[in-house]
Amino acid sequence: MSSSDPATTTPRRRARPRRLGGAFAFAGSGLLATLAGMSAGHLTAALTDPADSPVLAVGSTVIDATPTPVKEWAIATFGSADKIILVGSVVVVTLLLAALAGLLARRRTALGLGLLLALVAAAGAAAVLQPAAGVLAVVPALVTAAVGAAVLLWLVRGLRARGAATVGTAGTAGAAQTPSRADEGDGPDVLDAGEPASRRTPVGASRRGLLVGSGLVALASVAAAGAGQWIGTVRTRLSDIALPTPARSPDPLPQGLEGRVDGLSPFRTPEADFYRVDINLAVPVVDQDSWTLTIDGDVDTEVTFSYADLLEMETVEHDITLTCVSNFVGGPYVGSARWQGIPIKQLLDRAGIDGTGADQILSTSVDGFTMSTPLEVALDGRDTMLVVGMNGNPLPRDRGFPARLVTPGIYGYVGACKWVERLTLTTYAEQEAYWTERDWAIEGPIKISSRIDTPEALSRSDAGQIAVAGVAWAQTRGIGKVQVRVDGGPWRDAELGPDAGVDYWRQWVYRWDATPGQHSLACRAVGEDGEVQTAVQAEPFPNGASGIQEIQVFVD
Ligand SMILES: Nc1nc2c(c(=O)[nH]1)N[C@H]1C(S)=C(S)[C@@H](COP(=O)(O)O)O[C@H]1N2
Ligand SMILES: [Mo]
Repeated sequence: MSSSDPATTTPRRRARPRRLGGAFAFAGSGLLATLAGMSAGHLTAALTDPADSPVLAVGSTVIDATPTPVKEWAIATFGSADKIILVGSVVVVTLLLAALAGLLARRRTALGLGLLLALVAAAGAAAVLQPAAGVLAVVPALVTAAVGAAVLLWLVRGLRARGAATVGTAGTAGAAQTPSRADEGDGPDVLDAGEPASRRTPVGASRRGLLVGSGLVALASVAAAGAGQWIGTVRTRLSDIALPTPARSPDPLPQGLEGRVDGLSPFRTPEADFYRVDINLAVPVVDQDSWTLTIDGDVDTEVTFSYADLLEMETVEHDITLTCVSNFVGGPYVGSARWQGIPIKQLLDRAGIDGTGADQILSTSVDGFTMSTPLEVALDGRDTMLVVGMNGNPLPRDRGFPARLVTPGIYGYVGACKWVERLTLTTYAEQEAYWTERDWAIEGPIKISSRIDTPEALSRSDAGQIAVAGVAWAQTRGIGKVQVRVDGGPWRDAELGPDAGVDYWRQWVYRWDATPGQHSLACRAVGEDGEVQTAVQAEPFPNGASGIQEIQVFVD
């Protein structure tokens, strides 16, 4: 460490405990101060807006700034854990810088304090610059700064005093140090050797006082962070909302094949297993009483609906399978649910679009995220809806409460804007949306695809009959058949599960007489329209993955 480390330069050292003034202690003080600040900020954000929590604000900014290929790589490498990995990385980098701030504070308090405040300022700027930032966005950062600075100053003063006390008892140790500027505790960490330490030791700076105090600060930080999480959960619980009875609903879903085949995706995706993809680290918390949806742009009259207005309108239900453009072949970003909403045509007609020159609906969500849905696609007769309910319940917060779009047949990034508050009729020439600005395709029809759910890749099974099973989808067209190929042999038809409409996936199962050895299993879908799932491989970027999933399995 630095040449002024008392532990290395003190000529006559005593065996007395004196490590408190060491580099580790100062690095630790930076860490503790930062943790305390971040926790206090997190707790404050839980009371204002969870998205303003310093760590989450920085994380969101990193997401926005990350180039598309890196995002792709992160999704491909970490899958659904990408958010946790991102927040984790932000925390790790922050803590490294925090330790550095502590070390700097050892040389000069102002240096360490400066770095700490610069970190908080960056987080504060990230929070304030969020498109949906409220007036209170800066408050968590201010609290973080105040708590972090207070803890750092307290610890640094204490450590200095301890260093001084030690130096005092160790005799002339300090003489070996860099020249001192001990004024106002702002100088290097070791005081002039000649100065009686006791005179400069602040109250509470005893070794025990420091350790106990640090422990208390650490405990308080954990408690504050935990309380922040808890308050966030409680505050965001949806209060009782009574959805209207839909004017039209499909028949209840028939029993799927999952009852007969272990490991097969259920016909309706349980909400906990439904993939979630969005750019938000903190789920937007929207107050249904003040939220409104506005339809504007190239319309006859701009109209605005409250949540209560929407619940008074006629709603319908449809079974629709959502798919993410980032899903790789055989991947998990596909889910099926029963959605309740207002047909988009009905809403747009309230604003009047007969004479519109628009070619896209630009959705804007409460956080400023935008999405372009081709107007022609939305209105071509498919069941495009402004959705308020999912599987018979109000739309959950992470699914876009109070309302989201669902457009069958196109990927989520072009048809399923969550937390939507504005639908603007405009043109692609005039306005771009979040993902298209990042070079994803303008139109995103879902590519026909299929997935093997069981057996798992590289699994071992006993010889005999094995159920090879999975799901397949070709929204707006429907699945005609699913075929399975064993060891590169001929394609053979699988048995299909129940049919819940062209926009919903089909389960399938193929009974395979497995012989001992290593085998490859592949599946492909054939649309009702005759389109065969292509073997030509494509990456998700820029308009969705293609290819055929092939897995290896072992049979004993
Ligand atoms: N406001 C908002 N809506 C959004 C997104 C987003 O990042 N922000 N992501 C879209 C993408 S890429 C997909 S695939 C779907 C996923 O919907 P889900 O999370 O309900 O599965 O939401 C879409 N709607
Ligand atoms: Mo997506």
